[in-house]
Amino acid sequence: MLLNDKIKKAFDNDLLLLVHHHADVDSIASAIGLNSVFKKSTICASDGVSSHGQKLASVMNIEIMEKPPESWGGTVVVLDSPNPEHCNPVPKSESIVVIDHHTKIEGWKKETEVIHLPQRTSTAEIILDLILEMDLEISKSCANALLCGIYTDTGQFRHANGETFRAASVLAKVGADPQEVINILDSERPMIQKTTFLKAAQQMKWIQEGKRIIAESRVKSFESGSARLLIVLGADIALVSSGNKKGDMRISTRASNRIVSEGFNLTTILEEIVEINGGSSGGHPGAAGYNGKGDPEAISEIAKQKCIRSIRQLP
Ligand SMILES: [Mn+2]
Repeated sequence: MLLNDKIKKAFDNDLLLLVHHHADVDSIASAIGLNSVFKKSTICASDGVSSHGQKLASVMNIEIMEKPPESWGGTVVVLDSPNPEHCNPVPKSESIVVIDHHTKIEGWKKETEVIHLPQRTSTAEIILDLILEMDLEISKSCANALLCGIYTDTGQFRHANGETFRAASVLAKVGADPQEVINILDSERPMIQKTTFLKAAQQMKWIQEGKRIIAESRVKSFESGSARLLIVLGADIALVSSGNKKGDMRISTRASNRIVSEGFNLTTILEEIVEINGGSSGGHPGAAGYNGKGDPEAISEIAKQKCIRSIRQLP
């Protein structure tokens, strides 16, 4: 059982479905899922929506509030965001419910209701279970949206577990169409994304440590997509950083399935960066991110050294 009486009561209120910064498909899909069963709900993005997230919202004909209000007369439901930094500002409200699947969840006020299932491969799967538990009807478009969330967060099912396939099968039974999902998500990338990915490859530097390869690059945006592509090119670990004039920086990291199965873990590496440089980190062993202040190049270098040290400890 995922729901307790407090959460059930919180769901009776007007809901603000808050997705994380640069909202990905999983967070948007989760919001669409809840929006389809709760009439009194509004989807809100606190700092932009990723291009695939936008595509999903437009295919599903969903409107997204672009700026969170200062306060919300009801419940704020935070989706796919392990800490408040990933979705701030969080409006003042009667109650907050956080629904997430990232490894580590922290920084929420004591009275926050949390549904945290790190063993699930996407937040969309948790939303499916919530809807099933409440015995509400799942529309075909809701089913398609949730399958989109699962499809992207598992890297087209490459990081799937048994529960992922169970959820996908339930969704297919109520009308999700895997081919439609692929059509929604494998559409042509916007030009700016294509050129960014090519630049990330062009400026990439790589080193070999034993039988593993670490690749590093710098971009202005699309860090996580760029990091993923460096893995496709052959790196075992990819670190892609960006920074702005205000001194904010972030690093998106990816690791190959193989090195993760050998015990390599990106979340521990980035937690060590938080200890040194402050800021926040979160994610999974094979895909994690860091947000903080400072010189992206220097901090990426520190992360790289930590990766090297960790590689040397692998079998
Ligand atoms: Mn997710």
